[in-house]
Amino acid sequence: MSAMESLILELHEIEAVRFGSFKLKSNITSPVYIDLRLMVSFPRLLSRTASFLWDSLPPASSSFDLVCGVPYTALPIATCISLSRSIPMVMRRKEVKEHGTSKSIEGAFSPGLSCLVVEDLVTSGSSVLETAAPLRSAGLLVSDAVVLIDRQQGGRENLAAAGIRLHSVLTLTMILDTLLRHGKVTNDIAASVRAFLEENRTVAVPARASLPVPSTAKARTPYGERAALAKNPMGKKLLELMELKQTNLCLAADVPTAAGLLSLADKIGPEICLLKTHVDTLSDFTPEFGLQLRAIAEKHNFLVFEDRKFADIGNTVTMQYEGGIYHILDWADIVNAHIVSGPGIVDGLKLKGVPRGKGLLLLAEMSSSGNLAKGDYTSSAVKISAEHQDFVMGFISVNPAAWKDRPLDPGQIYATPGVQMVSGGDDLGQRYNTPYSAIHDRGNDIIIVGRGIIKAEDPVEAARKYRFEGWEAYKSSCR
Ligand code: S5P
Repeated sequence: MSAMESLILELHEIEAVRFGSFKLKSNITSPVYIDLRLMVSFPRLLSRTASFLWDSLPPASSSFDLVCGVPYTALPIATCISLSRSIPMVMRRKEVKEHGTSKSIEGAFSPGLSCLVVEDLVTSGSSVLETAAPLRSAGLLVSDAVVLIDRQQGGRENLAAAGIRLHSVLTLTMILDTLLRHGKVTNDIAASVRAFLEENRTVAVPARASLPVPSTAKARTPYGERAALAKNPMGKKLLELMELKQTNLCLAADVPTAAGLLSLADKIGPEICLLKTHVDTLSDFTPEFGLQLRAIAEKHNFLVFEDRKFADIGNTVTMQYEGGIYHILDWADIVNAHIVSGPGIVDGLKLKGVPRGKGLLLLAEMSSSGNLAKGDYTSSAVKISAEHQDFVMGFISVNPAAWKDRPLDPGQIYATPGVQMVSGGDDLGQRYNTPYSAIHDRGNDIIIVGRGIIKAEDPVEAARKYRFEGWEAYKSSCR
């Protein structure tokens, strides 16, 4: 029997791999459950597992300065690797302390060192990404992760989209085949696990695999240099503040009340270059809202973008921009518009916006599935923008790297919605790409993140992670 087979049988023996009906964290019901926390009770198995993990790395990449286990299950595995290979370890705190040093990475290290991430089980890859983000933000280089079991549900592709290679010792298929061969599972169970795997393989869409790789991609001009080339003053201001504050994160502050929005803006303000509102969703809107938001924007140095998506004829949007109960023109630095009604919409908005130094983003693409903003529609947005460079500061885009007539104007800004740490979508047609894919592969400048931050357990911590991921992706595309 091979060493790998005996490892699988032993994992089954200690009931680290069980079959039945189990509700996973992701709310999916799975016919297989893997609980590797049990391994701490079996020290020989634990240390053997750690050796397997190490041996699964390609020889050329096995020179890491540090190892870091994803808390908590992989901490003892990482400790075994650290001890047996004499590689120092660092630890990521799951909760960053409010008092003391408030560090998120513990241990002695200096920026620029390489760090291998160690994990027990990968499904979508999100827990590896949650550990990689603060490591990267502390200046460490994270290019590889090693895992005992790959559940084959999109994790490998999601990690690749964030620039991380995944090395695994076992896959669920290997475990199943071995247990079947040794009579430990019935054919029926094996078939139900296989069907489950097949169905859930698409839980997370492999972002990079579906992308045309831009073979002629040139290094990106830094935001600061592009500021000087922006023809719209708000575009210039935004590029300057992105460079100064080192963030390309826009918060989509989609909360139901003005009070909630203002409180969120104050907490997350330090992390963002832009805050996006949907003012018509705020149940407690008062005329003071604009001034209150502006004060917070000044305090934390971000710009305000009202995602009004104007779509009417020029004359009507002029009134919608300036009047009504919201008086958007008074407090929003930036608004956006569809071009479905033709170039007159830009003329209309411009009448009000240009004298006040405001900026406009044109919706050239959309993130939702089945949308019609593509091909000629996108090209028309590009053409209209070229005729209004004093006002149009850029686009709402998804994959501008693939536009056949992308303007060569480096003063234009590309802001992309539909961003989360793992690719996939929601139940209503929204589609997500990772920050790395959105910025590095698809050529966007700004990531617009809503629920990835707002619905997180700790929105401030989540915003920090998106900020670091977005900035890392930007820096890697400048080289
Ligand atoms: O095509 C688009 C354009 C926009 S502006 N798709 C979008 O999702 N948006 C907006 O971005 C949307 O209105 C929402 O405010 C945000 C995405 O939110 P999330 O929660 O899905 O990140």
